[in-house]
Amino acid sequence: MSDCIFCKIAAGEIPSRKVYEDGELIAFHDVNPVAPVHFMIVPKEHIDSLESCHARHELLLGRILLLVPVLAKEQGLNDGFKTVINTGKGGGQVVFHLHVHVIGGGKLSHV
Ligand code: D5M
Repeated sequence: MSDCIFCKIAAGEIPSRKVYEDGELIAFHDVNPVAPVHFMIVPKEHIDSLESCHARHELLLGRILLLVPVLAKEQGLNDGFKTVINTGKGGGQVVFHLHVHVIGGGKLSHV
């Protein structure tokens, strides 16, 4: 999607503080962190939200979730972390390109 900020980050058209990249996924720090460590894992394919996922995304979603603890450890989160997927306006989603927040390193709210 040409007007999607995360598509532009995935394409390297706008800068990000990248923590990981492969052919399908990119991870970068959130510009508005809510904790000392706050990054997001994002599929390079434009998918609006979790609600827009289909069976063909099963492997991709699994890859994202399995990457979470790997990158969390790399970012120094050795005492646990929170994983959040905001979905839709009612779910607090602001950027409509699927992303998984990984948050930690400080006192976090429950759920
Ligand atoms: O969260 C979307 C998140 O995306 C929000 O925490 C800010 C972050 N954001 C927005 N633009 C950027 C750029 N350019 N770099 C890094 N992070 C960004 P949501 O789950 O949709 O509420």
